[in-house]
Amino acid sequence: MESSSVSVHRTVTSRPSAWRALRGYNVIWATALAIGGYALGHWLGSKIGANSVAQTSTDQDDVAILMGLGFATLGWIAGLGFLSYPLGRITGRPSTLREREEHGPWRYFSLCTDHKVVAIQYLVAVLFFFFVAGLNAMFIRGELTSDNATFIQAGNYLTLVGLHGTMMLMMMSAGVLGPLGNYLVPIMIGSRRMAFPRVESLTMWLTVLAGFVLLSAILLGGFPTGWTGYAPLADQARAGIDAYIVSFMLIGISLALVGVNMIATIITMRAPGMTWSRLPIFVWGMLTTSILAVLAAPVLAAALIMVIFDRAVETSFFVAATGGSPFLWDELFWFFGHPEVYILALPGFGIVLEILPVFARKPLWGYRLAVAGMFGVALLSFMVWQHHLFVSGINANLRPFYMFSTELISIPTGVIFLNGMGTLWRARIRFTVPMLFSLAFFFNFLIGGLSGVFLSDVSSDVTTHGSYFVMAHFHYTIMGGLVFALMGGIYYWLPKVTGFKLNEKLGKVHFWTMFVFFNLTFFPLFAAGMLGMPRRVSSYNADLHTLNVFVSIAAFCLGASMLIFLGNLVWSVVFKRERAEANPWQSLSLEWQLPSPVPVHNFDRIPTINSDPYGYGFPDAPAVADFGPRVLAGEAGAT
Ligand code: HEM
Ligand SMILES: [Cu+2]
Repeated sequence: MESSSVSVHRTVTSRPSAWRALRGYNVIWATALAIGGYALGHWLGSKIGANSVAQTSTDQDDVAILMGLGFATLGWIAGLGFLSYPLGRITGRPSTLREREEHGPWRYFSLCTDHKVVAIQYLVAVLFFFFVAGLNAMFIRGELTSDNATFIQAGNYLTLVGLHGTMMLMMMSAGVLGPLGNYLVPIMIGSRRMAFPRVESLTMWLTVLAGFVLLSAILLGGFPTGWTGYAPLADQARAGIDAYIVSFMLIGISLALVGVNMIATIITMRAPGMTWSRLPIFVWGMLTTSILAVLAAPVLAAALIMVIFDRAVETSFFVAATGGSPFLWDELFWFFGHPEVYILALPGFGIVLEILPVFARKPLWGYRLAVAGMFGVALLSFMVWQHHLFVSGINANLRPFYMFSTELISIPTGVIFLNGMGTLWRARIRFTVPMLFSLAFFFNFLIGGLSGVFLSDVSSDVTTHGSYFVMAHFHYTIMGGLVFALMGGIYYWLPKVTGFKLNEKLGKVHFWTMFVFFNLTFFPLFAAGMLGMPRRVSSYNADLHTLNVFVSIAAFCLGASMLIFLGNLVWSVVFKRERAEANPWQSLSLEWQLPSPVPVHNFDRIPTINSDPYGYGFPDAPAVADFGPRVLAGEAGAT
């Protein structure tokens, strides 16, 4: 299972001096080379594109900007040192893991092959961009306190909505896979690392770059398409859309690689005795999400390359005037876009089903059904994408099929719901912060799911499509579902990751404010949608003014609840630093049998797995794993 190059007793080399660290590959070099790369690419592009029709017929340099962003990406990757390993192998140097970097603070600013460091980098990056996108949401709600455009012009409003939505979706696509998946999957399956540690680091650094590239759209004049990049808007848009295209492409590539890495790890790196039927449900969630990512994300990347060609070299995939079709974009985009919705939902299921048994002190009810439910969702998610096109002029005879297939998805999701309810049935529940978030997940996701039925039904979709009803629906699933689950996961696993307790009282204040104001923000928006309030415009019927002011106030309070979360993180991890026990929740799962924080090599010896980690309530259940003669912490596997 494990390559012998990862030795059991690592020698701790002395920390590199700050000067040595500065000279090595790191984010400072990456930034410098990215800026240099942009300048070089832009210069080359303006030479190449100087005589092209695309260039001479408009006032902007798409070739130059796209080449600039391309070269910036290369510079970023080179500056972080991702090229030195493959180049080294080509010139015959032996393969190594870069253990030198696994010490000292600099490892957080460079290519590091420790999966736990990459996970923490991911968490910080995702949270940072999540807050940026959240700030955009506050501006949107600020503008919507008036029924006419006030402090944001109509064009800028579109850019703001696009930045908010695209950033949220880009970051949340690997928002669980990246931080929690990379951290927990190797530990949960009894491995010392991910299958491809360098690829793992690459995916994280591509995500960071993508976030900044998307923000550069502001400097390039914004983009008018929202997160869906529809043709022909995207073809006609000004240069800001180039930033959208490149950043979303980086995310597509990164997401596909995360998926490949995750699948390879779960299939090939499991410890002895970790049979498929003992795999923690969270790992199943990561596996099914990864399958979706591998199949869907390349379609997005490919479709975006086609847009690049349309804009830069005069092809006409999506340009009707020269023989292309804007509908082709709709099809390709939603062939990615609908599975993307489940890339956002499945990790949430994985988290809450993992947390529920621990605080219900009962085995996970219907483990096999839950796995089947996850695969059912994954499979069906590729058969429904045209429900986004019901009113776009698709062949009317196709509608019943897509309506039916969409409604079928409620069966596997319903199964997963039953798993949750069955686990809670007659349980003596401990209402800890992670448990509260998990319970809220079911409440919110239920509202999201039920409102989805109205959108999958063609006749009601005709009125609700493009309105705030859709807006409320998908915020209930993504924010009420995924983000609540992610918060639960953070409160649950952060003591393991950092070794420090999170303040429970502040956690509860965070939970209740977030839960109450989330619902006060988004529930009224179903009504706003029914009353005809359209998406993506800043002016609306004056009748809806009071409703919108109410929603905006709730949204500001929701934003403030995020500051409580941030405050808790900083207070608990930076200032208070109260040591967490190795297993504060008395969980049976493998990760909690290790010390907090987990040592670099995870396990002194690769454990042998004896059972699944859900044997709660059976006092004579066998230990979950055998850690060999040297037990790391606590009593391995005991309740
Ligand atoms: C404080 C929390 C949030 C608030 C107040 C909020 C508010 C909004 C509003 C008002 C819009 C629509 C603007 C319009 O169409 O005129 C919007 C769009 C959107 N939001 Fe949020 N949002 C929040 C959190 C999130 C989260 C957590 C996600 C996903 C992880 C998300 C994803 C999206 C997406 C994808 C769009 C669609 C953008 C588009 O139409 O292209 N939002 N949000
Ligand atoms: Cu869909």
